[in-house]
Amino acid sequence: MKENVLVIVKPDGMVHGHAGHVLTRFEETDLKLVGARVVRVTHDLAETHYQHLKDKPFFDELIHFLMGDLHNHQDLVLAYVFTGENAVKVGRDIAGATNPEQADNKSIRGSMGRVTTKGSFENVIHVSSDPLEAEREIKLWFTPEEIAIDIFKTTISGHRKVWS
Ligand code: DAT
Ligand code: MG
Repeated sequence: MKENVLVIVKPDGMVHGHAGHVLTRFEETDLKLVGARVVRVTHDLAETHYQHLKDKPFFDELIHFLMGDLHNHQDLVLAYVFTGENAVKVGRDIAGATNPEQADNKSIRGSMGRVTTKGSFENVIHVSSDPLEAEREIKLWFTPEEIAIDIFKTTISGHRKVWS
């Protein structure tokens, strides 16, 4: 099934210079790049992005990690959207398991990620977990104008296109 997926090169991936490699790995698939932007991660954006983990003990640290507070205040991340057959599964296979120590050695997380001595996962990239979550996330990180093709319904508000 044709799907969309949001990928984010997280602050650890950015400071270690992995953004280009991550993009290359996705370009080697049949997925199509339809949007990309460098985003400054605010507290609000990080909290809304990870809202499903609000009750986890590692939530606060996760928010600060995504804001770059653990990586030299690298609060700029690369976010992009790929579209194509089984985009979520294809993307999550490239990423590898959530815990870098359990991820396949050849995956992005298995080869470039690490678990800190405090036990937090520095796992280089975010990849949406399912198509519905991908839609929510893409609409959070991108405006309709920033996606090159119409992947979701939009409406006009004033002079601007907005997600329906
Ligand atoms: P994924 O990023 O593989 O979709 P997730 O959505 O369950 O995983 O969690 C989001 C992020 O939270 C994950 O990339 C790293 C962090 N995380 C998840 N489980 C964790 C755990 N048990 N300990 C520390 N960090 C964790
Ligand atoms: Mg997830």
